[in-house]
Amino acid sequence: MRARYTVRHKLFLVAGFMAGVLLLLLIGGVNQGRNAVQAQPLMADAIIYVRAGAAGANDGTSWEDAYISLQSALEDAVSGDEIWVAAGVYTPTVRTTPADARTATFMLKQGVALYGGFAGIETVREQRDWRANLSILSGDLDHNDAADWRGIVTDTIAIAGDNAYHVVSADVVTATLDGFVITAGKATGADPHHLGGGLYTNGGHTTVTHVGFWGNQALEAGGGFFDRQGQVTLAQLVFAGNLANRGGGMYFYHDTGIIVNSLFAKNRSEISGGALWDEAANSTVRNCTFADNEAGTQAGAILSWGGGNAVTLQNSIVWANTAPNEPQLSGGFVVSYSLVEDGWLGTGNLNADPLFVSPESGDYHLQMGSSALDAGDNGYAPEFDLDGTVRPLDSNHDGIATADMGAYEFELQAVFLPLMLKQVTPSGK
Ligand SMILES: [Ca+2]
Ligand SMILES: [Ca+2]
Ligand SMILES: [Ca+2]
Repeated sequence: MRARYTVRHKLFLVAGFMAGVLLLLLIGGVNQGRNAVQAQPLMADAIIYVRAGAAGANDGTSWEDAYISLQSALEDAVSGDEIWVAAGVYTPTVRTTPADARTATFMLKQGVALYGGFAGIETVREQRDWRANLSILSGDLDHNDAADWRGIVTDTIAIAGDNAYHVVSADVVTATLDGFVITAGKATGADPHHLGGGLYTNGGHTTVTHVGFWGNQALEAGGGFFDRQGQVTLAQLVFAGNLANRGGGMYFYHDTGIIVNSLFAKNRSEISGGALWDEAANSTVRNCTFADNEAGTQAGAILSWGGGNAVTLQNSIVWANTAPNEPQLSGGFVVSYSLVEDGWLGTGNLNADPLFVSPESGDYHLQMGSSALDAGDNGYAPEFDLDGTVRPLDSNHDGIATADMGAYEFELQAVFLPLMLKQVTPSGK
């Protein structure tokens, strides 16, 4: 009886939810229509389309007539435009120093937003699935890296020859990058081409969301991403298999940064800060997972550097990182509601195995029974997790929905739903 009631109740909720969604879509449609009418007399902001292999006129005006080069779209774009990029592998061709091929980079433009993750048929941005459709920005200019079947370098040892110093760059602009994989950057040149192999930003305000930094390298700092004195708003990022002397995954340098819902795994620094180096940036790190990162001397996960510097770490997991000294965190931190291996002083902190599903295969979701379930603080929790799952959920099934620690929220329903469906089968409902 109880199970049947629950299922019926659920169906009722689902029906209500669908009706709500429909209503929102209708309202959205009305609003869009009104905006379109209002926008008509003005110069409307354009969507510029990019699709590898597109036939058609290749002028960027539709998916059919899409540019095949992201570089062409960037040349066209003006402030307010959006560039939509379909699945495929794209390499930069425009050099900042004409005589040096390796300075080829996708240079972000003021007020222009780049969105990836499209199949190449969508009419509204919300239809894209950035997990299924990989829009890959690769630094492999000479096409000789040992990339995987998708075109991603998952480990820097697979990089060969003369790759781009920075796959993507930004120089004092406000720009958005959303829905890409950035891979195979190799910043092994002279300053600043020894920083930020995947993404190098200088000043400005960069918003980076739904981006995977895989297998990027920097001789000096920030293998995946280096930000110099800018403002960065970062969410739903994955840093994996990146390498640098300092800050294998990411380096915050005298900037203002917040990063949420992100995973740092299997990054390496030859010196310190296997995953992340924070230099006089006092960054906020919220609902992030740091695991299996490695440093040559200290701070396998995060180094907080500079007199009085303090990284604010909330609702996060720091586990199984390695270094000869201070294998997890080193320097100044304010830590709360976080699971830190070997422990850290602060409200709500834990020191216990978070029970990742399968670190060997890169799956850092939590399992049932993990101490990190419902152990975060809802006040700090973002609305969604790295998968886009709504937070907070009642992951430990005690009737109270509390945010989990780490990048992923655990969904108990997914485990119990088949069981509940089985229970109602005998009565035929
Ligand atoms: Ca190469
Ligand atoms: Ca939860
Ligand atoms: Ca709960």
